[in-house]
Amino acid sequence: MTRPIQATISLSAIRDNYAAAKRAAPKSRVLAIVKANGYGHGVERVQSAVPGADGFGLVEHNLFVRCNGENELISNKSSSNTWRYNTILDSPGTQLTIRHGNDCLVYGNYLKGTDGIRIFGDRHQVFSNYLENNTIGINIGNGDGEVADGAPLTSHDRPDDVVIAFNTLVTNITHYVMSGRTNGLGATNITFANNILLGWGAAASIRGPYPGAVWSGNILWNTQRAGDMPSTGYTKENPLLVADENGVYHLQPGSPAIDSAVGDFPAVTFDQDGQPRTSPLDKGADEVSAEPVSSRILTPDDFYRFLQTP
Ligand SMILES: [Ca+2]
Ligand SMILES: [Ca+2]
Repeated sequence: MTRPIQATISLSAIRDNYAAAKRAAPKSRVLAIVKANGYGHGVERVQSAVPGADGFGLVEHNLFVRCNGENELISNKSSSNTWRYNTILDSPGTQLTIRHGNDCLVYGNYLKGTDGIRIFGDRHQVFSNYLENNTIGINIGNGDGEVADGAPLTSHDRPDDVVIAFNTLVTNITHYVMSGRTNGLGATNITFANNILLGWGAAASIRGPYPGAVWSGNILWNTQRAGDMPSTGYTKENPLLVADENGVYHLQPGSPAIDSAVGDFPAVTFDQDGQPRTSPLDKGADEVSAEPVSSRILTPDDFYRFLQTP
């Protein structure tokens, strides 16, 4: 016989408790752990109460091939996570989505044949990514709420203070996009700097409020048009990118991208090859370096070799 017991979980109380812990340790990051599927109440419902919680997750060196599904192929839903050196190939309609949370690092990822990287939330650093032949390279979210001001946790938090820099974007239909949204809040104080955009369609398409934008030091070459990128935000010059044996573009000697980055980007410490960044930095995802290569685009052959490794 089923006993008439009912448990009521207050998501706002979970959120308030987390906020109290944060206030008690203002200089610390605070991890939230949902134990045992929220004791059966559903991990997704419970964790969504604290999307600002620091996760400290590290997701690296994964290969996704011919995935099918929704655009949140990968859906980040907490803060302070690192997504690096993952490869996503031939997966139309999918995105690496930073859906909830703040302060994430997204770098050194290779995306080809996808819908690119999509970003909501605040203070993320998106750099040294290599994005080729996607419908969209990088998709900055058009917010429909501001979580820091108390908007519902189901909202798409307006991106604020996000840095998108030192990425290489090659023949994406549109390299950088904010999609339209009815009454959208757009994104604020976004820095788009020192990226290389090569070939195909518009460099940038911004369809919402975008106050406080910084556009600087980007290189455009053979794009159909700059679109919504202001002329002060880029130069048009051949970055001298040449495909290596894996089909990935790297800078050649004499490239105007070498040592020409503008601005200060302390978070940008590695390039697409896992090589350290050395000042003065090179524009785009590749730093020209003699240091060992520790990362590259992955293929299914890498997976089969891994399976055969004793
Ligand atoms: Ca926000
Ligand atoms: Ca390099």
